[in-house]
Amino acid sequence: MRKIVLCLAGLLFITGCVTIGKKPVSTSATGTGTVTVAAVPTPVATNTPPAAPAPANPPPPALPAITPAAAEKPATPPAPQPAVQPAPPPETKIKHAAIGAAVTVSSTSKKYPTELPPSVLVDGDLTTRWSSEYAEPQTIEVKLEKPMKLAKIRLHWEDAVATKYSLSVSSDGKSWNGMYAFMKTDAKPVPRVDDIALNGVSAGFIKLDLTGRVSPEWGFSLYEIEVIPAE
Ligand SMILES: [Ca+2]
Repeated sequence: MRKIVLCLAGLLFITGCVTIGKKPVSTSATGTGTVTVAAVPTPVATNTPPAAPAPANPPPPALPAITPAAAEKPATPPAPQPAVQPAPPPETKIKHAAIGAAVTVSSTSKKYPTELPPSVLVDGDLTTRWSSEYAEPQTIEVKLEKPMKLAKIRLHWEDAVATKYSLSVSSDGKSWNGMYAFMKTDAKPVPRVDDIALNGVSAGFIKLDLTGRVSPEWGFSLYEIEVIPAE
């Protein structure tokens, strides 16, 4: 009899175990009471959609729009500018007592087109020049229109200045008073203007004896022999 009871109890235990995984149930055993077995939640299959794959390289964030900076306004408007005109050319035309006078020279260079006949020595134009041949000595004689008292002679040299020369005056062109001798061993400045004061001496002829050149590669060159009479 005792074995039969144990067998029934074992059978009831097995039956309870079989019901695991179902909702809690109450199992009644015949003749021995109630055995409650906690049910284990059954995994419920779900159909969750797969997560969307993340983009491999997300686009960079948009850059802010750049607006050109407004031009800086000057604090104060610019001052009005004066009207500018080109500087007037330097004076190139002069008047003196020997314009158009007869000029005799020992030689005239024709090496360059700017070396002109000796008449340009007394044409009143400070841009026209004469040059001797490239040797020394050289002479220049100017016959005035009439004898006159002279205040000064002004020599407008080109770069080919004389470093040694003398000036003589004559009333007849034959007898010369060579009392005005000059020596300028320094070449500067060039071009150069020499003023030779004559203090009212009377003359009908003027002569220059050119004996020293500033460069052996040049002759003697003058733009003008300006004759200024005494008042
Ligand atoms: Ca001239």
